[in-house]
Amino acid sequence: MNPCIITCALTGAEVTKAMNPAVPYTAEEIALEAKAAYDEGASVLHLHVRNDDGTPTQDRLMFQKAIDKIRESCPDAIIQVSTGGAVGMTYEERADVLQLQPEMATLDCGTLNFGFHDYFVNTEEMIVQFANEMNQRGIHYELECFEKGHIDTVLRLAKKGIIIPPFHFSFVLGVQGGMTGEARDFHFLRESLPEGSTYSVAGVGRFEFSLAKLSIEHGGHVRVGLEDNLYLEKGVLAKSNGDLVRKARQMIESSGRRVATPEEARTILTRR
Ligand code: KMH
Ligand code: ZN
Repeated sequence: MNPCIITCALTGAEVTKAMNPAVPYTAEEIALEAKAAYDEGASVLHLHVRNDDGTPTQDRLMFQKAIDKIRESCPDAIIQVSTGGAVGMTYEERADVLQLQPEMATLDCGTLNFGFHDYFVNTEEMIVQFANEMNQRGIHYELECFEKGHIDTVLRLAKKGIIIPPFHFSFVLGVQGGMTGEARDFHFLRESLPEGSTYSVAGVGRFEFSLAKLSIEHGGHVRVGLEDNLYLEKGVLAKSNGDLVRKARQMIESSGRRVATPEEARTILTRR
């Protein structure tokens, strides 16, 4: 079977040190977590950045600082910056980081409720703007889909030549307000993808490892990390992103697949 890419979502925008002290905020903390994840087999690092007090920011200079630090110990990792940022941010704030010419960035493919009182806005107009900007800059996108309608949006925009191959999807499942991460959800999404696509799963909370298992079994890729899930197992907080990546790696290896190196991940993700 094909090698399995592990993406690690190091910090996100919503989780805090109060929930798990391992959640990194500063560039130095993020870089240490990146190294722990990389050493355990993560080849893609999904990156958000924070102000020192932990509040989320999309400030390009804060991204640059974190990227420079990460590069010191993870020279060949694929750094995938978030253009999702945090709920409430404008298109302009979220897109600022693209000026750094990252190798890869997320492209969020639809709007949804996000928790009890928030909503994560991605109008079709914004999706088109993000896609155009990334196409012009030659930035690879990860197509983040929180439910089936988001895949349909990608397919419609692909027909118009706005979203272009290679299509690498990420099913982000288990967000309160989005699609759940049951096996039937996974199969429905996987079967809805166009020929030649690759996909990864990001299960939020209790869905992290059950979805990872399904994806590993079906030739997909996996995302784990403190952004999505704070626990190594029920009631046991992860001590670092490295703990979560190690668990994913062990699952991959015991399935008979192996973990993709950064070079292999690049080949898989950029193949048209
Ligand atoms: N923080 C979420 C509102 C992404 O990284 O592109 C959006 C998010 C998606 O995390
Ligand atoms: Zn994210």
